Amino acid sequence: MIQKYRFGTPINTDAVVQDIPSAPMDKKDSEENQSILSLAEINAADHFTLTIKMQAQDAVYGLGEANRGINKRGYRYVSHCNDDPNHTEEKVSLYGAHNFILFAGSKFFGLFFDYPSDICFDIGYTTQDTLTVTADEANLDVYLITGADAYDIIHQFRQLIGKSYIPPLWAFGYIQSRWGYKNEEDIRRVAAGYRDNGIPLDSISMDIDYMDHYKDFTVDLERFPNLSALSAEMKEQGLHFIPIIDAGVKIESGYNAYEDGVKNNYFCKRADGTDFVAGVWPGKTHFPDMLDQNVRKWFGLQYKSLIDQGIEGFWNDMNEPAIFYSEEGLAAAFEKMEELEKFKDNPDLNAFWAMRDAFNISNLQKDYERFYHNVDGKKVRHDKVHNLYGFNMTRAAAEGFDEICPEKRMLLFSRSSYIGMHRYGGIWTGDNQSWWSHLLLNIKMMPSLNMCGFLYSGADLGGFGSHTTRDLLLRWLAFGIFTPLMRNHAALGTREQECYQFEGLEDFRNILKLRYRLLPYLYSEYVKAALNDTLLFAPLAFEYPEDAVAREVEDQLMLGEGLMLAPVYQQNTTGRHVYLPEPMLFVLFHTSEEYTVTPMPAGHHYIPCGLAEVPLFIRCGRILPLAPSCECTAQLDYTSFTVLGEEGKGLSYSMYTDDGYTKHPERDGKYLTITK
Ligand code: MIG
Repeated sequence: MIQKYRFGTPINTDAVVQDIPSAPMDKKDSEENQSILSLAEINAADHFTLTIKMQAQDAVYGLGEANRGINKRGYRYVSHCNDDPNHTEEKVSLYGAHNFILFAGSKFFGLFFDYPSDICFDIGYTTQDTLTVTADEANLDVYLITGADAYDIIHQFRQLIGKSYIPPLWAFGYIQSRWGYKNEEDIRRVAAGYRDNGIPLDSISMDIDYMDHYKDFTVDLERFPNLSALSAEMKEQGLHFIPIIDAGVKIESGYNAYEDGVKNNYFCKRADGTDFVAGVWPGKTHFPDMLDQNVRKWFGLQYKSLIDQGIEGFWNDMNEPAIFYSEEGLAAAFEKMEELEKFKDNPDLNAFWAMRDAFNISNLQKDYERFYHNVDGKKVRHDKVHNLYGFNMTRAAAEGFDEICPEKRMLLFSRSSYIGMHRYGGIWTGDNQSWWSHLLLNIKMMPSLNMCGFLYSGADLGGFGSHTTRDLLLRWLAFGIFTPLMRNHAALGTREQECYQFEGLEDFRNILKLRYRLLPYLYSEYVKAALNDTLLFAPLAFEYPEDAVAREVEDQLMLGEGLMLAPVYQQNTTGRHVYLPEPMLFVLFHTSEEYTVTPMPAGHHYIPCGLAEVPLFIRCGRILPLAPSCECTAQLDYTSFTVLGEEGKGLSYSMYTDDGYTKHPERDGKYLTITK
């Protein structure tokens, strides 16, 4: 059951798709239904504060793209879409704002705070037994979801926010990316590096380097003289290009998107009505007002020029929106430096730190207060709706695709997001680092993302910042082969991390081939999760709520109907401890073709897992179909599966399939029955 409580006059965010009348706040504890006042103390007089006492056994899940564990208890998190490339443990805001929490333990319920500005979840940080949610303004909708168990609550919540995005089949193939592929030759070299070595690959994602001076929807013709020809050439090899699009539109006379935007008042304005200027990759830019539906319509149609050159997928970046500097901020920084100039010859430390800090002017709250949106005809200051910008950029693109190529699904993923965006595209989790701890963070984040509707998601495999190592990349790929978005991406200046750059290529080949062997099953589980509003990745706590050990396991995940994952995420190990809440089949892939299957009883185990191996567990009564290995989704063979699982039990699996493009999986999908 879902109850909605309206406080003040909220801005419509389009996060939810169900129109639920607001429940009265004055009635306490009506019949058997829990009302919000029976669970929480609320103060909505001026600011908004919701407080819940937690029992020792209570866990709090959710928050989607957030730092730390699956159980969020013991820290604080602030929903504020933030371009911060250094996800160390103390950080409270990443790129997404996913205000859903699930309370599990002495009571079970979900809470969704539909509020588009900063909102803080203090989950036993200030006081260990207290959950406090605070927002500056008491203008929001709070949804209370009660149900039988965690799955039931998630299911209802997902119905409330609408069906998750389903990308085309090829988007489940392996994607290679790097910031710094600077011309056609670089792209051909990457393609050849994979194809010549027999390592599977479906796509290459193109970073900002392909654009003419970082202008959206343009191509640098010196470096990419004929994108149509190149994309056709790649398509022949079963490869797709996925160009990046940034939020800011370069200020440059003669540039279409800029001229159009200025003429039609499509850009965010300052209080005085002038177009706000933000410094980003292209230099000075304007931000299209993505919250205005006319602007969205215009921006979405801009993707056509690239689609006309054979492009079928995009990633939207810098859409928090990230601001390196504003004109105002830059002027203030220079002023500060003038003031400090007198210390030039002999700065004391205070003066020196002040100089260093003077240009610390990126992504400032002050700048987010300098510009305005047009929301349903009303002028709204950006900081009040900050978390909706990336959502609406991606929505603009998706709605554009619906017009430009209504017949097929396109690939689309975004950096910034808010709940609601999951209907339009996926997300990648931004600028992680080549750290073992970030492999673990990737593992822990997947179920939380799923709870909030983001099924098509994944991290930069191998790590974005810092130099990766061969063993980290192998272990990360061995987990990444299970994530819907499987992309290896790295930052400019870091060690090259395409699989063929390392010794012992066969190890990479085997792991990626296994992805393709698993792919029909993973795709089927994905589409089922999307169509049925369920989780692809679930914490063990949801599946085994009565099992006190399982409830605390955060480095193993349930995957779909039949699998449990236990990835290796520590360096210099040849295996790991695993907890089995029930008997399962342990499958260890030595290569993509060779594996051993060992029945294991419930309990604690140490499993071996060499650097080039992939472990997984099949649950009792379930089977895992493996397709023949291949090098890209275009070669997938659905006619001869090798089926793993218990022998002689007459087990079967209903596998979803379609043509990989249809807009109507619920209508056009077919189900193959696979038996063992
Ligand atoms: O300021 O386009 O998260 O994936 O490679 C950095 C360059 C801008 C941030 C993205 C990252 C991308 C990078 N971008």
